[in-house]
Amino acid sequence: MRPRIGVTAWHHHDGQEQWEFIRDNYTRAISAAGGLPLILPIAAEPDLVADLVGTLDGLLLTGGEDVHPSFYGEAVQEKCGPIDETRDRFEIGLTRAALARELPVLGICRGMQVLNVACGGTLYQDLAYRSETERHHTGVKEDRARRIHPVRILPGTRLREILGLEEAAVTSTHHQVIRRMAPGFRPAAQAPDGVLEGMERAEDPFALAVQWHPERLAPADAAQLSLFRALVEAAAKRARR
Ligand SMILES: [Mn+2]
Repeated sequence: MRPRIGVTAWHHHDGQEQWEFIRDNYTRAISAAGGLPLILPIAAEPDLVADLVGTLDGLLLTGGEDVHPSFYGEAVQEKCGPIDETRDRFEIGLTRAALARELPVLGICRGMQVLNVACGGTLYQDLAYRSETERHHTGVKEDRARRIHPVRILPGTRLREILGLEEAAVTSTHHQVIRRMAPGFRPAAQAPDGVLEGMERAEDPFALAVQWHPERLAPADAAQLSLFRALVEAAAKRARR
């Protein structure tokens, strides 16, 4: 049996009914890496969170809206983007439950921000609130797979070991960034303007996140696919315990 990787979903309301959905490049990347992707419902009930985590070997936190600033002790500022508090509450609970059960977690874009907030870190609600930022992180709407800026992969990190690269050109479609990194994590990648583009826990369980979108690059870029392989391999190890 392939390791079972939970993949978080988005809400969409069409005016009549609410949907749960996700772009298929996430689930395809998990399949290509040898995992079994399982799209998760946005379950508001805490007992469902525990049961869901109990069925998984690993967790992929996907991109999406901004995390409500109340989850890191702030009021909403002017430049904060769209928020889905139900999804936030679910994903923060899910992340904490997964890590408590020592499941490996990979966070992507919003997923990195969710992981950071779930573990006690904070965010800048918009790049404009971080004075040193060059505004080249929000990307191009028509071509979300475009490589927008380079990142330096820091030496001595898991991320460097996984990617096998000192530098990579990456996508960038985010307008929020990590402010204070959660305790227990270390920086793993940085943009030229110092924006944190990757973070990881030094210790097990595997908890690693990137601010870019490896799922958009993985079909044509083996190094980016290896991020999903690392998650699936860690999940396989967890499943054997
Ligand atoms: Mn960026």
